[in-house]
Amino acid sequence: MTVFEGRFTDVGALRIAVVVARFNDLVTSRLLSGCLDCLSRHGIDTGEASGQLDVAWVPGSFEIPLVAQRLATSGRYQVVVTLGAVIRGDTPHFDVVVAEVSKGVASVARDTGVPVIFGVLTTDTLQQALERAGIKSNLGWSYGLQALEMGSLMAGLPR
Ligand code: INI
Repeated sequence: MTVFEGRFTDVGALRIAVVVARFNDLVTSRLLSGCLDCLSRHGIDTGEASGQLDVAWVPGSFEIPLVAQRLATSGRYQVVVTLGAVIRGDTPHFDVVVAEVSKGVASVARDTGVPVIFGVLTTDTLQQALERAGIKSNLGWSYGLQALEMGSLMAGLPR
């Protein structure tokens, strides 16, 4: 029996792309900080000159799947992390954006075979989003861990 598991350390030359939305950047920039902190503490070079990690900013969460797809098909990255914050307002826009980004991210992963971490917060209020982006915990950190786990797991699975 073979047990396949991802790793959180010794991930070697894993190359990671992060797509982050500017909309609600009070929240998303904190998610990004948490994610980069996690990756750097687990041995990923997150410096400006890094060849191991790239960050792409998009206007809003709706645009995340398109850019994630481009990065995933580039052949350069073993895992893509997506970061966004969709906060419910008084209009149906929330539901449209959430539906598109969630389905889009899942499709990119399945269509390309590159794992794409779904780090888009969907909350009723800004307060709830901030609580998940550093005030209480920072889910950006968890998304970083999930990227390491999925990137190394996929690299070890049979082709
Ligand atoms: N984008 C978000 O990332 N979060 C939101 O809460 C949001 N709301 O509520 O409108 C949002 N809208 C912008 C959208 O993602 C696109 O950038 C825009 O429609 C242009 O295509």
